[in-house]
Amino acid sequence: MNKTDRAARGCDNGRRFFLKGTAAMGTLGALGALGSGPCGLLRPAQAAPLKGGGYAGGYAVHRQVCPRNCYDTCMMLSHVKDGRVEFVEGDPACTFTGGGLCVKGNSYVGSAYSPDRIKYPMEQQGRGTGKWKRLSWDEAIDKIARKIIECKQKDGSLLGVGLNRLSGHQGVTPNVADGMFASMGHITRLVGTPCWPAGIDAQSYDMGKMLADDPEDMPESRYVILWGGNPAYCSIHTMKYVYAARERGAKILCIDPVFTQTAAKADEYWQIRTGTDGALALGMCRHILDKGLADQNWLAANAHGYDEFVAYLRDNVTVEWASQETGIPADKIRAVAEEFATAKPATIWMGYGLQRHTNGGATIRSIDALCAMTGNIGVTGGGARYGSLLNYVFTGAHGAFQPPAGSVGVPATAPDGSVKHGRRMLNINKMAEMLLTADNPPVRLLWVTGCNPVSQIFDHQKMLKALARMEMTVVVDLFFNQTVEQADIVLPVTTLFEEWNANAGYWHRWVGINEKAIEPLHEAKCQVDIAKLLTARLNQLSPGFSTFPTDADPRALLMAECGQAMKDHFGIASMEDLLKAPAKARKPGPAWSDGKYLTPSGKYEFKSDICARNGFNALPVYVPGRKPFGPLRVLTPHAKFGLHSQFINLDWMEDFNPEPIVYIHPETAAARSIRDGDMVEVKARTGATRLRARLTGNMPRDHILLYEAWFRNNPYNCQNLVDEESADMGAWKTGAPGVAIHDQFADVARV
Ligand SMILES: Nc1nc2c(c(=O)[nH]1)N[C@H]1C(S)=C(S)[C@@H](COP(=O)(O)OP(=O)(O)OC[C@H]3O[C@@H](n4cnc5c(=O)[nH]c(N)nc54)[C@H](O)[C@@H]3O)O[C@H]1N2
Ligand SMILES: Nc1nc2c(c(=O)[nH]1)N[C@H]1C(S)=C(S)[C@@H](COP(=O)(O)OP(=O)(O)OC[C@H]3O[C@@H](n4cnc5c(=O)[nH]c(N)nc54)[C@H](O)[C@@H]3O)O[C@H]1N2
Ligand SMILES: [Mo]
Repeated sequence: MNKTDRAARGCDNGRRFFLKGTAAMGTLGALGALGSGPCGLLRPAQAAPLKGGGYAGGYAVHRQVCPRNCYDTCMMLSHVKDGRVEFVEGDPACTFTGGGLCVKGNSYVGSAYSPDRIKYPMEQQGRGTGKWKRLSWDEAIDKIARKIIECKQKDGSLLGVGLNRLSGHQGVTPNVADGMFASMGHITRLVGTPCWPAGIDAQSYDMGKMLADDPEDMPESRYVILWGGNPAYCSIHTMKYVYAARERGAKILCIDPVFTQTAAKADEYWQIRTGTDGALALGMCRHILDKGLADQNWLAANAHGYDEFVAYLRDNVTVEWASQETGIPADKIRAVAEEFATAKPATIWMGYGLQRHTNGGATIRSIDALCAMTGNIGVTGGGARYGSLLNYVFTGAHGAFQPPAGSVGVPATAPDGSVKHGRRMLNINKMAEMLLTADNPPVRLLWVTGCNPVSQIFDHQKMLKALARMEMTVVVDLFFNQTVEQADIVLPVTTLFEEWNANAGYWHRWVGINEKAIEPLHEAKCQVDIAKLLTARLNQLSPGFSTFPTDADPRALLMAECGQAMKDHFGIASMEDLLKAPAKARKPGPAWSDGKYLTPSGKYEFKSDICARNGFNALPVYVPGRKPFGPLRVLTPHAKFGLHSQFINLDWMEDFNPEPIVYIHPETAAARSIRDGDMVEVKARTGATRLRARLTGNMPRDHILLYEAWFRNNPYNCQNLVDEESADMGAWKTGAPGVAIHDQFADVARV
């Protein structure tokens, strides 16, 4: 954003804020590149730690928990002086976070005080014009309330009101958006998630639920396969457990089409042909079967349908076939299958990138089967690790956003006794198509909160058309992102320092509270206060319109979220206990160690009738991937210095990551006369995007890679290259199938 833009958006005269002790900035790049903790703390020199906790120099210390969608869900401490957050650090009371934060976490102070924040409610004079007019809160809320009432009058229902939420703001408090609308009646909700749904369904078919072993147990593993994930970027705190396993003798194998930073840390790397991982897992299973290395004791106690799986392997799978499909030499497949089966315990960590394919769910089931037949489920140091819903004892799992009864501000029933949670559900992963075609009534008013669909959801050109169809779009956010550009009204929301929240890991087993450490900056409001304002105005204009409690206190609402299940799970007496320290789930040992699976048979289901009933094969069979429709496969995975569309927009994060880059293999580039540093255009069926080329042998010849991101000074949007094709699984548990993000094809040319 240049200076003039900033003025138009009310962002002028902002104070640029640097972390104190910025000498550390120089080393941050290197720390990030190491991709592992300990990350080093950014402590101002004058803030010497005191023995009893806290720092000299009059800092008030508050507990925070990172609300971003990330494996690591870091527990943090903020240090406040004179009403201003001066610095943050990892909370040493959480063994997982271990006192260290990533570069993004350390940038939170700069983010909260960024001059680019949305400071007050504003209205755009024509979508996409960037001409913003300041409104008072009362004016903005009045316009929105009148539109909601108009929808109800026109349609006789609230289905013309659409709620779009995803994962930009995680934890308990963000559920208030659902509560606010559920208190009015039945609206339209975009449901599902682009993140991990195919794998959730796959693990639910196999074991009844998605539960992962404690990552802090990983040092017990004798063999670790990092499969289709990039934790050196995406879960830096887990990397220390991977390294600990290696120090104790474990071998680390990384399987990814791209030679990532994670691959660079492994003992062995396999550059697999993208989307063929199911064949590799099944080939390994076949070899283990032939060698008599399957764990018969484990199978006798835990397996359902194993004989049918064996018959499938014998009839359909050979190591040579797996080698041909995947590009991995047969002798390597044999060697690693034997090492893995005999290492005991051995574990596989399946990344989310792995299942963003038309056959993604089938792939996860095949890899689960490899873990199961080698007896590596339910044992410490083993585990088919993917993600965990274990900690979702107080929030709706992200992606399964039915507001749980009693969720913040959601009355379980309306005063007349009717349950108000019913609604029209639209697939979030086809949001553009859904908004274009929804009828009777169309979505007239779209409320966007905690997500940036124009950057993060698919088929960019179609998305722009769909949003043009809205009669009013309201975005609740921190920054003027690409979705805000298409909005009519923006409402400024608080950062983590300015609000109450609690959040638990979907990977590790910790929960933490997020204290309000400072008063809201500018005219920002927390989501509870926004809900109260809107409710009050609706009820003034139309008495009894909403049952949301207009006297709700954000802190009290949060504290009330700690029910018996949460108390038992975390071993706490109340939410207030978390003010003393974050808590770790009490559940001992690895997932499924009790041998009681939540499947119909109560066993690990190699053969799942539910899976068959839902339209797939009952067995974990190989399903070939999507057919290529262009010369180069496009990967758009997750960036090191950004989290989706967040952080990269911060002016001083631009030092690390100044502009979008497309990574190309040198031979592929040479064939197109592209040199390192050239500007190029990547063109797909759905659209095109321009950016700078970087040549690297880390890429397969027939792939290009561009990180998903939002740059504030650049129109770059990778969703021009990603269509809305679904992944196979996901609809069962999350309401919509996943997306084939990595089954995309395009070509690239110099411009
Ligand atoms: N091409 C491609 N697309 C992808 C992916 C990919 O790999 N490739 N990954 C997918 C995945 S895994 C995911 S999870 C999604 C993520 O998609 P989103 O959840 O949309 O992503 P974010 O950019 O994290 O968050 C969106 C917005 O939340 C805002 N926000 C932050 N804090 C708050 C708050 O306190 N209140 C409110 N109201 N807003 C806040 C941020 O400013 C940001 O604009 O993207 C998906 N899209
Ligand atoms: N720094 C950072 N951390 C993050 C995030 C972020 O945006 N930035 N996002 C968070 C979120 S919401 C998520 S979902 C996770 C994502 O965490 P990950 O799953 O680790 O990350 P991705 O970048 O989505 O994909 C990881 C890898 O999958 C590979 N891949 C793609 N297709 C295939 C395939 O067919 N086979 C194999 N073997 N590999 C394949 C890609 O090459 C990529 O290296 O990270 C979380 N943490
Ligand atoms: Mo995600």
